[in-house]
Amino acid sequence: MKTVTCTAPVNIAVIKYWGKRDENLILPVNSSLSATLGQNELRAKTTVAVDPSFTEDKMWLNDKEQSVNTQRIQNVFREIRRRARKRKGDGDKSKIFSQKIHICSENNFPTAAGLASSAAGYACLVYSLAKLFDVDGEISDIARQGSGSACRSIYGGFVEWQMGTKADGSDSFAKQITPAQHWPEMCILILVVSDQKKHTGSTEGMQTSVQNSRLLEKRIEVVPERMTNITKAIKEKDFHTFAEITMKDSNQFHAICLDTYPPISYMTDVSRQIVRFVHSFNNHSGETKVAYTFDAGPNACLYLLEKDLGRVISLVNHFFPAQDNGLNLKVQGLPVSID
Ligand code: 2P0
Repeated sequence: MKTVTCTAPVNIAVIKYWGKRDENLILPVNSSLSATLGQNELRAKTTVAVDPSFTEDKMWLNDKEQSVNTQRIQNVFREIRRRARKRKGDGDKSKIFSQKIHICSENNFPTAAGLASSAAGYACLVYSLAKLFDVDGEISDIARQGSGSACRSIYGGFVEWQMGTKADGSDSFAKQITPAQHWPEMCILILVVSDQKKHTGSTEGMQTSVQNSRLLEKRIEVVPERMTNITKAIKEKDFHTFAEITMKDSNQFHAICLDTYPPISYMTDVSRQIVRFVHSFNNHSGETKVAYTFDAGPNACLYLLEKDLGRVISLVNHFFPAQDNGLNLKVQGLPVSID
């Protein structure tokens, strides 16, 4: 038996991916940008194995067996096996690419609570399979076919997913903008408002937005300039510009969700209280020290510099005391660490 075990962290987008132009290949309508957390933070851990005695492909997620007969898993298997065959050639005695695969994966955080579990999961699966089958070169395009945002978790630091324009998706992959070491003071604080499964999954939600949100059409025109400006801000460590673009993009994404018919609302009253808290903290500080961003769920991800972490955590604990209101608000310090 040959086995490989890897871990892959979640990523938190500052320019959101929302909408596909190709559902099967998972090609987006706009480019997006995120930071990948450190390896010891929220992450998926996956073991993959091949053995000539295996009779079928099988997968277990958090100790429960899952079907591998989904289009996404099948697309990933097909692409990995195709590249392994191409690399090794049909003369390879082990014919490893024709052996059945067993997968065992676990997350150290709630699955499907809007905490990018599919991103970490597919990035980890594809990375592990690539190691198992000795596939090298670009693999983020394979992870993309598992779940769009997964392509960004293949790399550490700040990562861009270039939407690409080709119909076959060959130019739609992730690229590292800066490694984590470039801006080591940057931290991400995740405020867990709820770890319940979200009511509208991202895949379904973005499909409806593409079908009927007029705002989404407008967004597509706005994103390229934002991508350019935030990339420059990251390279120059310009926190103010970075934070402003991050918050505006999160707000626009949730405005699109509300503009979708029927509307999708991921943010809750507590999420909105956190938005107000951040703006008033920045106003009182006389400068932008914290940026919020919300994904497809109510949990807040705050970007801030390490020097402000202690003060922000104590204020969050003061204003959102978990034991009093039963809102299950937890605080974690999550420095983006070196990959
Ligand atoms: C993002 N999200 O950029 C955005 C922000 C949610 C809100 O990427 O259908 O789970 O598997 O490609 O990757 C969630 O989308 O969707 C997502 P699929 P995915 O992080």
